[in-house]
Amino acid sequence: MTTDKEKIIILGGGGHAKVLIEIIRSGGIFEIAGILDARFEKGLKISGVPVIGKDDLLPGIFERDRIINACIGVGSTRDNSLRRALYEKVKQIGFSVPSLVHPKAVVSASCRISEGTQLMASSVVQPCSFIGENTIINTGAIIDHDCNVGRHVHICPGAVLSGECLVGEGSFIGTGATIVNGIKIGKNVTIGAGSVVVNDIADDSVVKGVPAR
Ligand code: JB2
Repeated sequence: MTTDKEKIIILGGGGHAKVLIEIIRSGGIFEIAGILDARFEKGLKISGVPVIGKDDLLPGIFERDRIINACIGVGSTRDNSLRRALYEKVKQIGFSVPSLVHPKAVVSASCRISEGTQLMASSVVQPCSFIGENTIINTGAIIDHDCNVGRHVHICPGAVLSGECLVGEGSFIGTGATIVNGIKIGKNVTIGAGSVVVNDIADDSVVKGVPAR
């Protein structure tokens, strides 16, 4: 059956990819052409999507197959550098990386969502907030009003940013962490799961606990 939907390729076939496959399907805009992941045999199906090979296929997929959309289906646990590298790789080839928003995410009309951002089910982005490229706002995470979240950031499930917070690029806010109003978190910071952050955090810090230290 041919469809007039645009095709999209997914890099990675693990848990994060399964979540994204559901979001893509619910949006009804893209037809998933396949998964690239060296871990799996070609032809294996993941959530009904065939593994078609490894990342070395990307140039041909773009040039020959004319598939121009890519999805970074690799998630992150603390370190976002692989996601950043994959995003930069596909952008360098020429791919678009659509932002993917679950239909049950709550996204204010006055917030700005950048290319490649992924908003999972029950996530909330409130008025006047900005979300940078290739950033994950994971399941049930809350970004309150007037926040600025940089690119290649991962806001893990259930984490909460109160109003007017800033998160620098590459940072990782662990599951269920709470950031109180107006806090500035630097670049490449790791906040441990369940932490409560009540002071600004410098670049490259790793903090955890209540209050986070
Ligand atoms: O360079 C790569 C690459 N590196 C790892 N290119 C491609 N195309 N795929 C790559 N992968 C693949 O990503 C691995 O072979 C593996 O199959 C997949 C990662 O799957 P995993 O199940 O290990 O984690 P995940 O990235 O899907 O999800 C993590 O992050 C999420 C946000 C987990 O920690 C999840 O629990 C979490 N929710």
